[in-house]
Amino acid sequence: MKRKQTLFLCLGAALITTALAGDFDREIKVRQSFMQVLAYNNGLLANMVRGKVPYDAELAQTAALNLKLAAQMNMSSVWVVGSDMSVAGNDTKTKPELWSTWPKAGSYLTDLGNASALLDGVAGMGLEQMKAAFSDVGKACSACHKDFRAK
Ligand code: ASC
Repeated sequence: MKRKQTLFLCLGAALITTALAGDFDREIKVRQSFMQVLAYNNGLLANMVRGKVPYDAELAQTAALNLKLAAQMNMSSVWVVGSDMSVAGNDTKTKPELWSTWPKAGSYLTDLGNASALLDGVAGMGLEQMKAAFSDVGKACSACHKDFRAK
């Protein structure tokens, strides 16, 4: 009897979990992780630009290369139609406008690719040399977030 109750409890919990999980949980998690990779590397550079840590040519070069390579990845499969914040069950801040105004978001990604490629070319040369390129990377990030990420 005890065993059966436990089995039904487990089944019930599994069903509830399935019902609460959105269809695009995996895609949403992956794109948030991708954003974290960008933010982490951007943060290493931001700390140097803002004087929070001393400039480190090797680390700056590495972070800039990581940004450039990440921006080259084709992660379009995680930006699925229906995975925006307007659909119940989607734990995301992505606005539906990302899809309705496409390819605007794609052009921001191109901007990020171009800016991070330029940054990769100068990040190891010195703090002053990398400042303008770093700022352009930040502009690409924030332009896209302003349009397509809810507060
Ligand atoms: C980041 C991050 C952003 C951008 C933006 C750039 O690291 O998470 O949203 O940089 O702050 O201006």
